[in-house]
Amino acid sequence: MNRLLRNLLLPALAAFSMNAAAASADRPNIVFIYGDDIGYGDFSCYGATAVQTPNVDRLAREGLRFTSGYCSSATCTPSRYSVLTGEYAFRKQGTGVLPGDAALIIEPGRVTLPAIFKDAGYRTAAIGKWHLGLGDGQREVDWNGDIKPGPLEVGFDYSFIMAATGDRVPCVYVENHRVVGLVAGDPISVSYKKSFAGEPDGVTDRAALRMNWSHGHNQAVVNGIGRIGYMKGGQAALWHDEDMADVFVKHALDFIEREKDRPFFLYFCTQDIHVPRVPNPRFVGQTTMGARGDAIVEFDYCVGEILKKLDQLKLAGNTLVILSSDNGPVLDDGYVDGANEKLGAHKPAGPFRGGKYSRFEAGTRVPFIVRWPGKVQPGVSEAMVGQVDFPATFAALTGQKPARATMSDSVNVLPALLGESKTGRDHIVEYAQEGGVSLRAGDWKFIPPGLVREKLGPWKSYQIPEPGLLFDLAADPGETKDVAAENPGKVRELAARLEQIRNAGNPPAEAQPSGKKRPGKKQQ
Ligand code: NG6
Ligand code: CA
Repeated sequence: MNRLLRNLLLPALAAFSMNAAAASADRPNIVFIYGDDIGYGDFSCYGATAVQTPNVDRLAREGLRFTSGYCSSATCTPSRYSVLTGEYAFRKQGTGVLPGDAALIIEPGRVTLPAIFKDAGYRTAAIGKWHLGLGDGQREVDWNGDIKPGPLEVGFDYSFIMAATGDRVPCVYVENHRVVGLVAGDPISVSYKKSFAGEPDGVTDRAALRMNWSHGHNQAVVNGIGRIGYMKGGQAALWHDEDMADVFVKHALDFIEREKDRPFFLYFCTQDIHVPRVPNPRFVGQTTMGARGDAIVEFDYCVGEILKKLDQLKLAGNTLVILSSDNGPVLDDGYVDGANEKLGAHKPAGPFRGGKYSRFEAGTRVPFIVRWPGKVQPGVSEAMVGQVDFPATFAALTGQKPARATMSDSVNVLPALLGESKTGRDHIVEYAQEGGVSLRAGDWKFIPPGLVREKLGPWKSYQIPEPGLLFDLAADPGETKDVAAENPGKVRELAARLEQIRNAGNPPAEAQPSGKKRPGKKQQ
């Protein structure tokens, strides 16, 4: 074979054989099921009794349930940014909760979680909520033309998404580069600045809404629900809120079916249980908690459908499933849907303080379950693991060493994820747009001065004074007793460490070796 032929043919053949090979022990399929606003206490396997989640519980029973699993932020966009890039979102301007017409915040060409999988020969798909922006920011997105860059430009082979959130326009699905179901003669216009003449809005048409708003959500009215932002046109393309779970699940199942013979990575992001909570009628009334509880049941159904499909195709043994949430729980997040009134004794945040938007634990400590039959011993793990660790961890799983420059906060926690080690990270930064960062290091939790949010909506925000709050999570997981005054040295140490992480970046770290002794509680 001459050199030219060899140079051309061999890589092509290698790529072909890699792609054609089915999932294997070093390249299992990966399904990441990413819930929205689901709290630590919202599943029955995490202690809920007012709602039953048999499918999530099955995952937990057959897998490893983490008690210190973290998203990286107390809201959606920054958490998702970290999952896909391996970088803490507080490092980058413009990663806060995005409007539906925002530009893509991940630079095409950057090392991303899906790109890592792609390099290992996986087929990759993003299905469901995106909320990381679309378009290049140079010009406004044309919702009637090609919408890019987006998921396909940052490592996904296929995408079927909503641009932002269920409560933000445009209320349409985008498949790859195109809005689905758009018909000629009814183009879509979107604006977050001005309303469109003649269109209903949530203020003047409030009485006609089928779900009243409590704050915000009073601009465009789509399907009788007030939204954030204005839109016009695209009538045939509008989603139906009560069908969204089924639509996303169907596309997820189709993707699994299509790719069953080669390794795949499915990034499956449900719209549940974010507002507006509009579960399908068949789930309405399944709990006594109203729409929020019923949306949890709908989420659990989606999980069940995916597990069933893996079983049917005999892929379960070759598939690592991870389930988690993008931030902690919230009750009234802008609509009058009974979430507060019907809560009863249910504790969405479990034993933790705060919730969505908060630097207290419940903002970022979320359900976190890993199942890989035959590889991950079922049980409960106290290892500290973060979603920001996915890029480094899955690079390790697939035998790769991608350039670390832009994923500097991602730690390889593979041994912890597989249950081979009892310890994962030794610290994690928790972040809320309001107030900024806090730090958990071992069992210590330090919240520097600044704003912090309390409660699950309506909230109470207040200033934490100097020198900040310190909690001993081992003795006090609910962050009820500030021990900063008794431990001034610890406060100084953690403040300095946080400052160093903040300023210098977080040097790549490996997870702690298994069995490492935890730091003594009162050491300073
Ligand atoms: C807030 C919205 C809230 C929710 C949140 C983003 C108002 C008053 N509140 O601004 O309803 O959409 O943004 O949630 O508009 S997240 O889970 O996507 O981060
Ligand atoms: Ca969220």
